[in-house]
Amino acid sequence: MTTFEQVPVFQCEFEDDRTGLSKETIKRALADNLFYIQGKVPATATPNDYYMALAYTVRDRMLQRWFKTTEVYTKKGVKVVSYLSAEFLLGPHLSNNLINLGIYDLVRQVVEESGLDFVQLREIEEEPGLGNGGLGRLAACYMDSLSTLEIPAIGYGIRYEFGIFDQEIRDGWQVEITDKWLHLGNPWEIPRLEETIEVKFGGRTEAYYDEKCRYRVRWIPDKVVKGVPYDTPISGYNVNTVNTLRLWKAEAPESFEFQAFNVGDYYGAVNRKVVSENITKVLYPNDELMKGKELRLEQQYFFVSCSLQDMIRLHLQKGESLETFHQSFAVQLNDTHPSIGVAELMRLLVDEYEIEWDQAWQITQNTFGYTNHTLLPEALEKWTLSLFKNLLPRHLQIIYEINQRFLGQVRAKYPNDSDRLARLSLIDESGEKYVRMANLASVGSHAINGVAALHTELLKRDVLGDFHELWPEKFSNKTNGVTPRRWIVVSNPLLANLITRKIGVDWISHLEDLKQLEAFIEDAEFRREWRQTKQDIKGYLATYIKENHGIEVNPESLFDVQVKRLHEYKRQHLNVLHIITLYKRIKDNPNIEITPRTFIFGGKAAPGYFMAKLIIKLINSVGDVVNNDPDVRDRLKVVFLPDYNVRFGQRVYPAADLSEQISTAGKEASGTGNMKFAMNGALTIGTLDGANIEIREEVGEENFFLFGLTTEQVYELKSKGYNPWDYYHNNPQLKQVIDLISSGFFSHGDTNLFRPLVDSLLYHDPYMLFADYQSYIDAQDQVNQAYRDQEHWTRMSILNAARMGKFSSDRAILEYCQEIWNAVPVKIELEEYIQGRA
Ligand code: F55
Repeated sequence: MTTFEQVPVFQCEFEDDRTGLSKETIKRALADNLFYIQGKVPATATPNDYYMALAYTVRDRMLQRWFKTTEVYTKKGVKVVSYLSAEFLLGPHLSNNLINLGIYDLVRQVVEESGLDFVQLREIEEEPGLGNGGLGRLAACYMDSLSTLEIPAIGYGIRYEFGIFDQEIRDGWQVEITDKWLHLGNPWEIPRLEETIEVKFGGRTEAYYDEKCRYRVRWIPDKVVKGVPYDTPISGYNVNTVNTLRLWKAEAPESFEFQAFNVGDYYGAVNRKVVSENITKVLYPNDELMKGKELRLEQQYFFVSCSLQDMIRLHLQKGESLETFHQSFAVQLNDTHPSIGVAELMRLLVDEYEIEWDQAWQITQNTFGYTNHTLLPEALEKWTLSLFKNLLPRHLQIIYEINQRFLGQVRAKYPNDSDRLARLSLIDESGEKYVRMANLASVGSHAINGVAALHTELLKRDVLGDFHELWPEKFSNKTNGVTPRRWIVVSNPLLANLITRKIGVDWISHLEDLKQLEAFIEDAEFRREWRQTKQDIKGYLATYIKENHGIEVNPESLFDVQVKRLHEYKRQHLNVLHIITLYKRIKDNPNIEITPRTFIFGGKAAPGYFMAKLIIKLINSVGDVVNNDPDVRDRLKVVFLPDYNVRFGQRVYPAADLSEQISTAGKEASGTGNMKFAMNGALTIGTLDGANIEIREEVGEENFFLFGLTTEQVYELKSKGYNPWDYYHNNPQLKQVIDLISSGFFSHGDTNLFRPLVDSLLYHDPYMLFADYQSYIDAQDQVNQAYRDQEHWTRMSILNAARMGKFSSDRAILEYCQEIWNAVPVKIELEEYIQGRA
């Protein structure tokens, strides 16, 4: 193995056109990339060709830094954070990289001076939708912060050929369309074919005694798949650090094809190839629901095995022995999706590198940290033993061994407590037998964390209560955060400029600095500018909605926004009950004074989630009636914007006046949209759930519209017997609203369409909409009152943004570094000749 020291230094000045940041150089680079990479001249170039040339021009400017970053990490032997996630919901790269490199305005100018439309080119980029929602987007924010904080890090995941589906709305219903994000090529990634890794599946195990008469096990798989790494550079803001996101693509190994071909089984060979490559074809579109699909476990094992083998290779390259693996890598499990990594690292250490079990176990526990993102029982991952055994026979044995030793410890500490043993066991034996992945992750990690204060408390009390009793010191809270680069600077340049004019630019990497805005709260001119900025942005959104969806919305009205995945616990239908309540008020009294509102919804439903899809239909059906009723006189508008994604998030958060964060208390682990809204000056109407609680603490209770039961009250009411029927009968307003839906008023007289939804509410209401209904309506009435006093509203809006410093992902990542990963920043200095061009 060659090390860097042995390789002759390739001393050359790099081509100016590939690194330089002057206007002239970038202009030349654009033309150069158009010709030499896209193979086009202006006469034949399409807008996509120009976009590609532009993207390559930007990527070229990251390559020096990227290479230097990797080189420094290797040479210095620093500890690297390895973020394992089945999802990275990155969103478009172009603007983000331009901002982080500090060349947004310059490049925009160059593009425009070349006679091109910068915005048009920017919009051509297909966003990599390699995630479902909050969990995947969190991973992307964390990658941004890791680079910005100059922390050595690598993100490992799956290069899905088809990401989260595109959503269309037809006749009010969601229709799923394949997301072909790679169809025109991806200029941001570089395949590293030479670093391909092999992953085994299936087959059987065999015991044997090695030459030293030690008992060993070998795994004889029946399938081998190649993992090809595709690397994407992740730039930090205003620093030279460019970390790597390494996503694995599955391919069939050639040797397998040839074997089959030789015996004449051509079809079988091709079929095996197709089956292997299926592993990374498509992202499973379910969030918060565990479905025991074999291919999903294959995906998880595939990317985790590739990643751990890759880390071991890098570690051994440093000349270190595996005993110190945990000093080279801190591996974070983003939920249980990569938790098979615990068994895989044990297998690699024990079976392949012949390390003794106890030592291997030490290394493994010291290596992993586990982040939990949900308390919902239906979302907890578990796999039947039969499925597990077929796919990963050796891992099942290893899990049994881990379990036996672990339960031995538990028995010693809590003798004669078989119930506790049954709850802690890695195997659920209450009915059909399952492997419990949260238990595997908890046992195999030295640190376990929740994603908001309340969530961590509930985790410690309920879902992982027994583990907390056993190892309280393993648990900690790491409240989520989001990156202000993408969620303010890229998405809301008008606000970013206004803030910068007042307090300078440091807030972009030190979000706590936003506090300084409070000093201007009495400055009427500043308040006017703040209000005007929000107004302008609302105007842009209104134009966008008109041009793209043909719906006229009034930019003067209150923009009331709920964008997130569709789920009953998130209670988009509670929002609808409020809309119908307002509509009823108008119908009963057409001249009533009401605060004009535009209700904006966006979000995808899991394709198999009937109730969530019915809620989308309900929103659209109510919209059809309300938007077309002359009595309403445009005072209310309801729009469901299809295909909510990162790009649309960037448009909508800055334009919101009101952020709807209305989940049943105790159900939303954290939420991160809540943070993006408030940072952009929206006020929140919300329950005491997830990070809402901490947002309210920070912004002040007088600047937050609170409603609903607390988690304790939800439990209490449930345990003494919750009866939604009573609320329906005792609240005439609620009854009218529900009856209107049942009557077919919003469904052209069809009384069956929404029956499943109404019946679920009347007879079960698992998420307690009826219990929270009146409190929600009252809070919404306070919102209306508050919005009428624009001066006061503006003050609250400024205070919300000014007090959001805590919710930067930089703060969250610093906490992970200090309390879990033991990782420190490493400055990347560029050679003078490169720096000179920066
Ligand atoms: C995706 C796949 C599966 Cl199998 C299960 C869950 C998901 C998923 O997308 N979960 C998710 O987004 N969870 C969310 O994580 C956020 C980040 O921590 C939280 O803010 C949010 O509360 C939580 O629901």
